[in-house]
Amino acid sequence: MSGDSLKVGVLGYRFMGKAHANALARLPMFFPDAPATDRHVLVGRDEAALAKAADRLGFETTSTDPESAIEDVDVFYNLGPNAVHPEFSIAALEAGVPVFCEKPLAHTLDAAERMNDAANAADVPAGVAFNYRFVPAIRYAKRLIDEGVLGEIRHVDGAYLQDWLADDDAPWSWRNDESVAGSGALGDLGAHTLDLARFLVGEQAGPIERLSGHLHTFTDERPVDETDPNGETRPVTVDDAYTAQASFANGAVGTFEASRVARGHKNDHTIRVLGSEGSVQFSLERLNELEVKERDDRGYRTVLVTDEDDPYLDHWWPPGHVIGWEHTFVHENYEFLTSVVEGTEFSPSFGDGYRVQQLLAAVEESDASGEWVETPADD
Ligand code: 4PW
Repeated sequence: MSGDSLKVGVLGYRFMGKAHANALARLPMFFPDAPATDRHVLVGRDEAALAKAADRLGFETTSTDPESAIEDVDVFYNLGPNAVHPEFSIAALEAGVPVFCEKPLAHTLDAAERMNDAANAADVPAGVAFNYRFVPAIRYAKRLIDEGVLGEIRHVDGAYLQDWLADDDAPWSWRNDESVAGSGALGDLGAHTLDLARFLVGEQAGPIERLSGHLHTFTDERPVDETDPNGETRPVTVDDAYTAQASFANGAVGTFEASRVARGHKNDHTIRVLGSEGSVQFSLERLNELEVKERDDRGYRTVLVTDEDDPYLDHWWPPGHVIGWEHTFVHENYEFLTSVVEGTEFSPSFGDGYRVQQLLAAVEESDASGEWVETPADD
């Protein structure tokens, strides 16, 4: 700690680096009770790009050596590509440094298991950045489910649709490479939906016990440089889309899908929970709203979740002054850093990330075998 501030080290400075750096910058302004932090060191490989990013994102220093950066911080954020998650997250946990890691937990089930083991052996929080748990409307939905407003849970359906790979000449990136990403739409997007399903109905419906899955790749190779579609191409070794059917312990049924080639859908993440007494449905593209149907309602009514007593909203603006995608990162950083300082458990933990990884692996196994797959017992 420098003074009373936690020294934060962040590996990764692109999309997620920007989202978390913005969250750290917003916290003292909007969440004055959040632990104070210094954006101490930004970690990456390219010194020039790092220096530029550190300047823009407000980091004091940069480092191309993750191991020594870990020694110099109080908290380590692992926001690199999936295959980079295991080595440095485990190194940090072994050094007693709390870790906040982007999703999915790892690129393989084996690596996720090793990360979960390291988290269990460490005495500090190890969190996975499933940020959609921190949308106020999702918390509101969970409260209704926990209060029994939906009754017995019968259906959970979720879809996460994007279209940035809809064109065959959209450029290749690490997200198309199985050895780095692990899987495609399944792990990148499906991990979020499966995590939300567990978060929302885990207590009422129990774990997903069986899964049947299907994966498909529509474009087998992509140009390295989008401005040169006739130049070098690289193979796509992950799925562009997946679908799955799920069976929960209480008998509830689920359907899940994700795609990165869903023309017209930019970041369309929806989830619907239907119970014996009522139902809720949520769409990320309308994240300030929840559709709710209670038993005596004739249809869904739209609840605007922006009141002061709605989760996290008292920190922002007066009712009706809507919030956005980036606020979910502020909320999860607030909770994670509070756990670090108070020494309390943080959810979603590496255990949650590992469970989701087991579900992803079951979808892939089912696709390969053509059979339903039993998932390991959830403990
Ligand atoms: O939450 C989403 C993802 O996990 C983001 O909107 C982008 O798509 C970045 O990775 C995935």
